[in-house]
Amino acid sequence: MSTQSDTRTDGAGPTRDELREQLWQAAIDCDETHAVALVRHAVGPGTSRQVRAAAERTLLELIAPVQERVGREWAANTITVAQEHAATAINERCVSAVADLVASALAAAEPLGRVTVACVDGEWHALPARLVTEVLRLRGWHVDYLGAQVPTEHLIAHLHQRPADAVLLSSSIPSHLPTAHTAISACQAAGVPVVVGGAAFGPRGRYAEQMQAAWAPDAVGAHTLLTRGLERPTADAARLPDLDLPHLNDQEYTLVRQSKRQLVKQTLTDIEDAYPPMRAYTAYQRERTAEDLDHIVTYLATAVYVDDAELFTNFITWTAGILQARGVPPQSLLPAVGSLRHQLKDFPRATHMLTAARGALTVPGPGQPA
Ligand code: B12
Repeated sequence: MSTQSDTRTDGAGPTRDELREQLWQAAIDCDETHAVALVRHAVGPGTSRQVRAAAERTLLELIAPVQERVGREWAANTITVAQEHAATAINERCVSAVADLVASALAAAEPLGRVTVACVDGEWHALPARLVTEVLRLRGWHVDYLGAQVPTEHLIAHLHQRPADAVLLSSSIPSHLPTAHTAISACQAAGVPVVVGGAAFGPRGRYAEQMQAAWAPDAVGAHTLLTRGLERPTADAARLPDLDLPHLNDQEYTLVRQSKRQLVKQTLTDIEDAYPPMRAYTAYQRERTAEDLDHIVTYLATAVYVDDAELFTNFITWTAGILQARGVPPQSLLPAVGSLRHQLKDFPRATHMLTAARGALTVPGPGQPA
């Protein structure tokens, strides 16, 4: 597959970069008709093989980068939440248009095997899993696509009804890692190999390895793993999380998770004392602040679960970036981090993570005195 960004898709038409820009504009302008016309043009005519190759490029080199840009522009506060939703809906429609274009080319072929693709419970980011699904179909796999937030027990019931060579689990948000771990071991206990993917699993899938799952960076990587063949787990694959993650025996994860409500409540009180203007917050502002604190404690608990301070620091610096783009200084997070550190002083791993996050927030910006 060509990765040249300026490759022309036909003799005289727009370059791939130009097409990407046009698809971005159509998505942001809520122009679904134009967006679909663009992807149809990108796939173009040809033999069955050429159409499949062009369809894969359209999914991975046109639609996926536009969707990633949606995320970047939302984070930078240059598009609204409504535009982000509309653009995502249009990109989903574009993926369906590509699938429709190749449907007849795929119908006749004998599948390489059967796989199930699903998002872990709680995970709303279905588009990445959908992209993986369509690429695997293009490459000859029969795929049962179960979509967003699939409860683990229903995933397992599905596997009993419709046996699969593998389950492909997708997760974009690291806070779903404990749930993903449960789903991985449940699928393996049912005798089905698991391949995971998506941003939640960290750089080069570092958390997948901890959880004894195969990992691939994308659909093409998953195809390679599936083609090589995955070992079927035996019945003794059933296990409790602490077998993979022995640090869980210190109970810090369970205790932080269980006391989340109390931690959020106390942190709200503490930051109100540290920042008196908060006392004048409306009910709506207080609710949003409580929600942000809930996310902070959830990510802290997740970092404790996988025993990785970097996961929490990344989340805090990401939150700081989101706030900064909206005119709120990143240092406004410091009182919350301080309050949690005080409340969790008897938990060494959580304390270490909060200290590291505080360090990341107090790093002077470029040109600022140290
Ligand atoms: C669209 C979107 C949404 C939509 C999802 C709709 C849908 N139908 O998918 C909605 C509005 C629902 C949403 C909600 C939220 N979102 Co959102 N969302 C995005 C966005 C913009 C795009 C996701 C996407 O499709 N990416 C494009 C694909 C192509 O990239 P990808 O995910 O990396 O997938 C590729 C590979 O990772 C891999 N892959 C993926 N899965 C798998 C699985 C297997 C088995 C394999 C092998 C490979 C593989 O292949 C894919 C294709 O190449 C991202 C930003 C981004 N850059 O991704 C944010 C993003 C993921 N969201 C984010 C957040 C914070 C949220 C919310 C918490 C917001 C909120 N406060 O409510 C909620 C969480 C909801 C939940 N419980 O899951 C953050 C996460 C940050 C973090 N540190 O965790 C991001 C990164 C935005 C940002 N720029 O900061 N979101």
